Amino acid sequence: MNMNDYISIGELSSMTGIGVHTLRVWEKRYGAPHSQRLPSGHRRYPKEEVSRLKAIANALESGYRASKVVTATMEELQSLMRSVPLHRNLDAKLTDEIKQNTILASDKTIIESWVQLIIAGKDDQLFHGFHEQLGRHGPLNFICNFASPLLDRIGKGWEMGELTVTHEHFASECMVSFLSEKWRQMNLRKSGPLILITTLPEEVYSLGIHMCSMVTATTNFKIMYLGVDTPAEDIIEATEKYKPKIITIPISHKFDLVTSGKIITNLRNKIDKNITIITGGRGSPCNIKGVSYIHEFREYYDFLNNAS
Ligand code: B12
Repeated sequence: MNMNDYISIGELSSMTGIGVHTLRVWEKRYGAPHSQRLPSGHRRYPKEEVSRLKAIANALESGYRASKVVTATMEELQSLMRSVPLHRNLDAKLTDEIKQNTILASDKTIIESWVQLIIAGKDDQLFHGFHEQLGRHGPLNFICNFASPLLDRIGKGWEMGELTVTHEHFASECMVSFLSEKWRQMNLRKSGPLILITTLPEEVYSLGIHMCSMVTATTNFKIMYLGVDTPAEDIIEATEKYKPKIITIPISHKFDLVTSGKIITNLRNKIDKNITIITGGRGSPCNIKGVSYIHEFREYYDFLNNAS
């Protein structure tokens, strides 16, 4: 190995702006950037990695995920950055980015302080922070300007190696308990039309359904909640028995569009046509006949207010 062609992890980090810890986590998780080891165990990287890692940093800035770009070649990165978003998920990513940019700097500071509480495992203070912002901004703004950006931030923190899966679990559990307690209180003694909220069979993510319930609880509708991973027959049976005006089904990215499309089509065929079915979320199909696909919670809120 000609040492002149290699640099240390510290040098690579300062030349690319990517932290030393992140570089180590990427190597462990994705096998890249690949290092040679000196007999002392210290890492050495070929100098060519500098330009590739700068391109990776650019791609991350534009919203691409580390899992997609860290192992990409320079050519792949260049073509990725030139490519125009062609499908819905990329469009959604851009919308998310615009949304992120419109979040106030002060709200971002609050979210960063919550991330520090998550790292420190301080659930009391985290709950207190959630309460404070919910009281100040109301449920819809809390979901759109605080809960969603916090979850996005946690996802990015995990990708960059700053947060672990334990942090992700801890934060999700705090958010789920907080939201469910709040929306259930708001749902008490309501007499508006019935809305059934459920997820598809084999759904594993539960935050979407609680976020949806929170937004729904701010409207006139009375929620009947079936929870996560509900068998299709049970959803159909519940609609026959309780005759809701609407069924809302958040579908996470866990589902590919073909699978979720088949399940939703089956539900649409078996459920009374007078009952509106709304789907949303990253795993939701957007072109099923007779089903209203809604991309965003504010739009969902307006839809329910018009429907009640
Ligand atoms: C919390 C979380 C978890 C928690 C989930 C806990 C729970 N109780 O649900 C735990 C720790 C279990 C977890 C596990 C994993 N996770 Co995870 N997780 C997340 C995180 C941080 C938030 C996900 C979430 O629920 N968001 C809330 C939902 C509602 O947001 P959303 O899906 O973006 O939906 C938006 C819109 O679509 C809309 N919407 C959603 N539903 C609906 C419905 C209606 C009607 C409407 C109108 C709108 C709407 O609202 C949201 C607006 O903000 C994301 C990061 C992120 N950026 O999403 C990673 C993320 C989803 N996880 C990821 C991964 C890789 C995993 C794991 C494989 C590895 C790991 N980290 O352990 C496992 C796999 C779990 C499994 N069995 O499949 C990746 C997925 C990458 C991919 N595309 O495949 C992400 C993106 C992190 C990342 N940056 O890489 N995870």
